[in-house]
Amino acid sequence: MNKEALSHFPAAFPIKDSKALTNGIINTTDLITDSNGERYIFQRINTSIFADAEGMMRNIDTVTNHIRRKAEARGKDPERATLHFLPSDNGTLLYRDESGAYRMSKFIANTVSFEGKATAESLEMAGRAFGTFALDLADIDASLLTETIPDFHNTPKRIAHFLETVEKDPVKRVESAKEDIEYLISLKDEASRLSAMNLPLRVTHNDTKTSNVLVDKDTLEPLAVIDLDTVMPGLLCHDFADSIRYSANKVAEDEKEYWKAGLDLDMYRAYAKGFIPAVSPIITAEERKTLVLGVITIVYEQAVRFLDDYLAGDVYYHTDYPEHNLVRTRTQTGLLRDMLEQREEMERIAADPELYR
Ligand code: ADP
Ligand code: GN1
Ligand code: MG
Repeated sequence: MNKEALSHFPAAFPIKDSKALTNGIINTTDLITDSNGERYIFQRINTSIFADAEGMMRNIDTVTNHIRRKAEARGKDPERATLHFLPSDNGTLLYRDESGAYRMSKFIANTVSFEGKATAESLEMAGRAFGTFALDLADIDASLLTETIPDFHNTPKRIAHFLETVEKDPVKRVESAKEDIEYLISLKDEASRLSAMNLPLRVTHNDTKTSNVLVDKDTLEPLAVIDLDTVMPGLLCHDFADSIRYSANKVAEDEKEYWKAGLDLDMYRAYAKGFIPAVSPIITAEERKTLVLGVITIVYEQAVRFLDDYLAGDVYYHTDYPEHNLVRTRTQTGLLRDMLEQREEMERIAADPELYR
């Protein structure tokens, strides 16, 4: 931990104790305790992924202030409803030195996050939390926010990049992935439809994993959506989609027995049951029709991202062995194939009038 950087955050003076939290894989996170026993989360931002840390913190400031106001109006404790970042001694929410960009937030006490494999129950709760997040932010003009990763969900751009890599074949892996490449190319028009539609631009989270929801340790009620680095303008269906991609697959994202991949319809239903009623006050008729297309597009896009990285020689995702990104690609294409077969049932569930009351 960078003690010098920490010393620029006056709220935690004088510091009594610090402990590394190891579950995050993008940022580096420490739990800090001050001499009064108050606790804080101190993080180093991964600026090779998030180059515009200032823009990112402006987004987060806008969004967290907004959620605090909404929580208060609902009679909830605003300090447990979202993250609260504290200024450094330069008056901004960041401190930068040659080693990186740092920030500090209040620790939200007596909470846990859902780690590991989701259950139908935890997934429904996460759906409710992410749906409420979208609802709370629906009255912010999304175009005022920075794209913290430009073109993050621009599927046609992701496809174009992938095709370039296939063409260049820089590490001679194309031969070993011929069928995967052909399968993804055969679906490129279907996967490009969503981005050609005229849909409302909203404030979206873009990393809707269950581990990014803090729940109350005693009641297990979802309290706060965290990990706000990828909050930026996007489509409502993206936040529906990525949770399902991640948690409703029958296998984990890097399961070596990738042929077991497929959609667990009960898990899909569970997330829909949490997310859709929460967004029903804001979702438009057009957006309703894109929920399933969104899921299919996001699973496709993730397959393209993994395969592109495999063909490029593993330059973006951390890998443990040479075929890791190919295995990840196949858990996504397996899920995709199964979803295309179960599409009608997925549509039926997402259109259930009970969810929109
Ligand atoms: P990463 O981007 O690396 O996933 P996160 O911002 O999600 O990092 O933080 C990692 C973990 O630290 C979270 O899953 C959560 O358990 C814990 N955490 C982060 N911020 C807070 C907070 N303000 N209060 C309590 N726990 C937190
Ligand atoms: C990355 O590192 P993690 O799990 O938060 C990626 C997501 C992918 C995910 C796939 C900023 O997220 O978009 O869906 O891996 N995040 C970024 O596991 O690229
Ligand atoms: Mg996280």
